[in-house]
Amino acid sequence: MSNEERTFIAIKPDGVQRGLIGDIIKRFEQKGFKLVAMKFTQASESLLKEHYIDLKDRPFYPELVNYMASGPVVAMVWEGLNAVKTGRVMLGETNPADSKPGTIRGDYCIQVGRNIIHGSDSVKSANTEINLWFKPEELCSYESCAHTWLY
Ligand code: IDP
Ligand code: MG
Repeated sequence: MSNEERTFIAIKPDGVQRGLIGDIIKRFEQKGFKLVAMKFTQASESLLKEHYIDLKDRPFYPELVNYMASGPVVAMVWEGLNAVKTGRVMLGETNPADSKPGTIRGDYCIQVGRNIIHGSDSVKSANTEINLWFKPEELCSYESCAHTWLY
């Protein structure tokens, strides 16, 4: 286990449009995770198809790509001990209806097709997604002054 584990988190177009960027970023900051990269971007269809390639045979795949392309997203890399697993816990379940209050999806959304946030589901997919969304030079290397107070 590493304090430098990284996860890819993206605020989806509905999260952006509904004014939830600040609240979502705040949760990751307050948890103690370290922001390594962030961009506000309109993702291309080809990037989104690749991002969700594992779901290409699911009936909702075309609609999912359209939804993700419907507006800008906030793409981020957060770092810390168990960042992938803890990130998923912070998101809640895929279906907001199954997500507990206190989780991001449990607190801010209703339907599975409008679930406002993406988070990597394994360290392997996190690395794939980080490489897909960011160039190596876009990942910032710096020391957080909070580090010794967190670990
Ligand atoms: P995850 O985002 O929690 O990892 P996945 O199963 O990887 O969930 O699905 C990716 C995204 O596809 C979900 O976040 C959601 O936006 C969408 N999605 C998943 N299942 C459905 C569905 O049954 N109908 C519509 N959209 C879905
Ligand atoms: Mg997933």
